[in-house]
Amino acid sequence: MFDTFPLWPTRASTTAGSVDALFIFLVTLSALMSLVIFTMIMVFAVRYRRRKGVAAEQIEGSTALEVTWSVIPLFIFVVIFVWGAVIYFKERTPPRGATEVYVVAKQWMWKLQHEEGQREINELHVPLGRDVKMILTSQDVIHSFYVPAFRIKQDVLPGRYTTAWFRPTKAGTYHLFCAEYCGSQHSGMIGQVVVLEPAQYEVWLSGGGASGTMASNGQNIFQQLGCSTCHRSDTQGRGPDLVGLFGKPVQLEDGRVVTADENYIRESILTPGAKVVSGFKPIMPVFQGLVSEEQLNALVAYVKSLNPSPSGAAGGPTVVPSGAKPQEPKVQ
Ligand code: HEC
Ligand SMILES: [Cu+2]
Repeated sequence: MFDTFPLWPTRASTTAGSVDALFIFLVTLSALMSLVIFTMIMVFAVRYRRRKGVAAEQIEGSTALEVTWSVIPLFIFVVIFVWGAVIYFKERTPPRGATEVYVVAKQWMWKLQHEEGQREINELHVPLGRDVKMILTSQDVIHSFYVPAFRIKQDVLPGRYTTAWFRPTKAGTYHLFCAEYCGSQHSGMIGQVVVLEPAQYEVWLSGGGASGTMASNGQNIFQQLGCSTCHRSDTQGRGPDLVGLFGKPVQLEDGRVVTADENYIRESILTPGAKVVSGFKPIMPVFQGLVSEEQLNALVAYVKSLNPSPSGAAGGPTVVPSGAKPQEPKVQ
């Protein structure tokens, strides 16, 4: 309908339509309210203008009137709230089985890596019609990942992961912006999201020159940093067995129970003392400052891949070809 008169950016994701519907509702409602108020001002100004022999009459309270102007707006606001919350929760909850992309923002570029291992800069290739979950972090200041055509905007914070997801519904190339002022070249921190037909995407993926999946790179790093000396799948290790950890509740030494999500694994590696697993001694060395964001992402992807459940594409322990070298991040 708006193809020749673009009031809105292209709608290219499953959530775009519902975001727009709410937005149009809010604009229409505000316009109607403004119209009502404006009309009343005019009508009252004329009707109660100063005239000889006519004095305005003061009304002292009216329960019916007060109930009306409280209940009607309340009802409208509850509708707005519930409608907004439904869309919010839908946008906040990545579907299971989504293909995963790790995003590292820095001044002033986007570094992306697919779980299959492909790396990209300022460009993201995704398959049409499939759910894509992004796991985002920043290696310096706060940025924000904004793709107008998908109606998603997610702050990207240093020191932790945030997530966002979308399912593209239309092949094409779409703008990617940084939507958080992040320094002198913030306006240049732009890129594009390329939505490809699934078959084309497979071709793109196989031609990307990745050396191993993120999980297998992570496994190499896991060996290299000596994690494997403490974390072993037999019961001999000094650290907990990480197989099946991801997504499960973890009983901590201080009595708390937390869920082993990406942020928990990240924190367990960088500052193990923050949350000590019940029944273990806080002997794990601190890796803060010793691993890059890319290495950390690979480690997280590896720990996630240790889950026997087929929740992700990389399900099951990954076999690394012997002699494979851990890949150094090309861009720092
Ligand atoms: C010196 C032995 C040791 C080394 C080396 C070590 N860890 Fe640990 N790790 C532990 C112990 C002990 C715990 C449990 C206590 C705690 O939570 O700090 C633990 C906890 C963890 C947890 C949380 C596990 C759970 O069940 O909740 C993760 C994830 C983890 N380590 C990953 C790693 C990674 C990745 C490396 C390598 C970069 C590594 N560890 C290196 C001993 C070690
Ligand atoms: Cu930025």
